[in-house]
This record gives sequence, C-alpha cells and structure tokens, in this order.
Amino acid sequence: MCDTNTEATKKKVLSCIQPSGLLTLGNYLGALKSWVEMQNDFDCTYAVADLHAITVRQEPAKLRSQIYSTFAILLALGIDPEKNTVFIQSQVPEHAALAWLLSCYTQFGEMSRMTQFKDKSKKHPDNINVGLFSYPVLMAADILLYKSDLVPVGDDQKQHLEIARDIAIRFNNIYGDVFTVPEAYIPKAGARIRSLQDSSRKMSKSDDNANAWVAILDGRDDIIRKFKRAVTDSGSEIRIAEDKPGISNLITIYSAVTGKTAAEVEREFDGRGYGEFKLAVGEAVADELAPVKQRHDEIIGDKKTLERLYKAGAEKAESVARKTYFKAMKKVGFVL
Ligand code: ATP
Ligand code: LTN
Repeated sequence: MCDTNTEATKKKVLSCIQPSGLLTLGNYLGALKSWVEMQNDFDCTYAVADLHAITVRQEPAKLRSQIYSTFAILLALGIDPEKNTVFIQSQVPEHAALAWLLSCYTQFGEMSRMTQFKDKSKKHPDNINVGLFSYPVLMAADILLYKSDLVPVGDDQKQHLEIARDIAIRFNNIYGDVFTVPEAYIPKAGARIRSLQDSSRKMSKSDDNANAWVAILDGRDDIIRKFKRAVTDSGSEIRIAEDKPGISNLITIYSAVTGKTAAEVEREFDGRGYGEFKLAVGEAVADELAPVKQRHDEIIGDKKTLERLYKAGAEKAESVARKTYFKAMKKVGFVL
C-alpha cells in the first residue's frame, strides 16, 4: 500500500561529499554506509560537493574523473536515484548564487573561528584562498536550499553546521520564515576509522602515504596488502585498549564490516596472532568492497546512462533549490 502521508511527513536529510580524492574506507564506514541506510527512513538529498573541492588546488582531468567516480560510487552503494535526489553540486547554480547572498549575512569574526580553515591553511600555506575561508557559507547554502531537517556529519563538520544554523536563524529574524533551521544527525553506525600507518590520525583521502588508507575502489590484493602492513602495537592480544590504538582500529573496522560486536571479535580471535587477524580484516574488507567496485566500474563504463542520471538528478535538485533561492532573493528586495 502506498502511504503518501508518510512520504510527505518524512524528514528531509541532506549531505554532500567532496570529490577531492579517491573515497576511502573511512568515508565509507563513517559516512556513506549510513547514507544508504537513511534512504529507508528519510527523504534524502545527496550531492558530490565539487565546488568545495576547488578550495584546494585540483588537477582538471583528475578532478573531472573524481567527480564522475564519486557520483558512480553513490549509485554503486545502492543509493536509489529515483527514491532520493543524487546530483553534482556545480550543476545546480543556485548553490553558488545563494552562497553569495548568505555571505552578506555572515560575519568575518564568526568565520575566523572555524578550526578547519585554520588546519587547512597550515596544510596549504601557499594557497590560503578566500574560498577556503568562506567554504562554510557554501555549505550553509547546500543545506538551506533543500529545507533540510537533518544533516549527517562527522565531528569535523559540526562547527560548520552550527554556522549554517546561525545564518538561517539570523536571516529568518530579519525576513520571516524563509529557511528551515537544520539539526546535526549523528548516524548510529558511524565509526571513526584511523590511518593504517599512524593510529593517531584519521584515515584520510588526502594522506600522501597510500598505505595509510584503503580506497573504496582498491582491488582485493591491494586491500589485503595494506592490512598486512598496518601498524600494530606491542603485545600480542587482540582487544580494544587505549594503549593498543592500531589493533583497536582494526577491531573497529572488522566489526563495522561484519556486524559483529567488538566483544565478539575479541572472542573470535582469542589466542590467535596479529598476522592472522590482519589477514582476516583485509579479507572481510575486500569482500565488502568488491561488489561496490564492480557496480562502480559498470556505471562508469556506461557514460550515456551516467550522464542521464546526473542530469536528471540536477534537474530534480534544481526544482527544489530554485524555489528557496527566489524566495530569499525576493525577501531581500531583488527584482525577480
Ligand atoms: P580530506 O582528506 O580531503 O580532508 P576526508 O577523507 O577527511 O577528506 P571528507 O571529505 O572531509 O573526508 O569527509 C567526508 C565524510 O566522510 C565526512 O562525513 C567525514 O566525517 C567522513 N569521514 C572522513 N574520514 C573518515 C574517517 N577516517 N572515519 C570516519 N569517517 C570519516
Ligand atoms: N564540508 C563537507 C562536505 C559538505 C557537506 C555539505 C556536508 C559540503 N556541503 C553540506 C554536509 C552538508 C566535508 O568536507 N565533509
């Protein structure tokens, strides 16, 4: 039975991912896996945030292939483009346009407190561009255009979501009820995955050491090799402990992939060595990612279908975004 009432009252979820490199196992377990689950309960809008990606210099051909690939990964994971809205941010011009409007309602002082800007400026001292500074305003536009109720974000993005809320409240206080004030949504399943080479750091697609991270599209042999080489800790026991960050990380990964609790994993590998455990984690991850890679490769190989899907996604997104954008423009006093 089709219950349209339920459809209409579903909360709206929005999230985006940057195509700034090859997506990692960290992106998958920490974010994308829950995006897939959320489509059952919410009205979801997911985008490839390519405009955000150029806050760091990108090589044109590489950026283009990463945009295609990121879009294809979203579909390969099982996100249904009919049921949800899946699109590429730069194909909906309202994002950049609303970001300009919102930037005039954002204070220099509040933006100067953003920790990600400070971190990324240190990382790229030769390219501290204005886009990097105003990045959270574009993110606010992404969120506010779709009247999003919930935004699944990791810890590193909470401050940006807070700014989006502040901008929405400020704008609404001046002009009335234009924007929905979004809430952060911390998915149940969101695991924090650490680098395989340095357990004090998160697994990150921009890490120069390719052995530190596993790409969603890595082949089976590469995945197993990277896990075999993963740094472990002193001792030989397989258990979660503060002084065992390497093994704890591997247990987190294994349990996220197999659905077993950490205690079950500890019991399963009781009395067995690190080598055996690392191989088991590598194999489990390879088994989980293989069908995603296979579907991704099929989608990428069929450029016509891919193009049809991203164009349809952009059209669907724009039909919503346009309304919010024009409403905001009208309230400010522009002639439409
Ligand atoms: P970059 O290296 O360019 O900063 P990143 O790999 O850290 O990129 P983001 O694009 O910033 O990833 O993050 C996309 C999403 O993936 C966010 O929701 C973020 O919280 C999540 N994510 C990224 N890395 C991890 C990780 N190691 N563990 C869990 N979640 C992660
Ligand atoms: N800044 C985010 C990506 C991002 C996003 C968004 C997330 C861009 N726009 C809107 C949630 C909502 C990141 O780098 N993880």
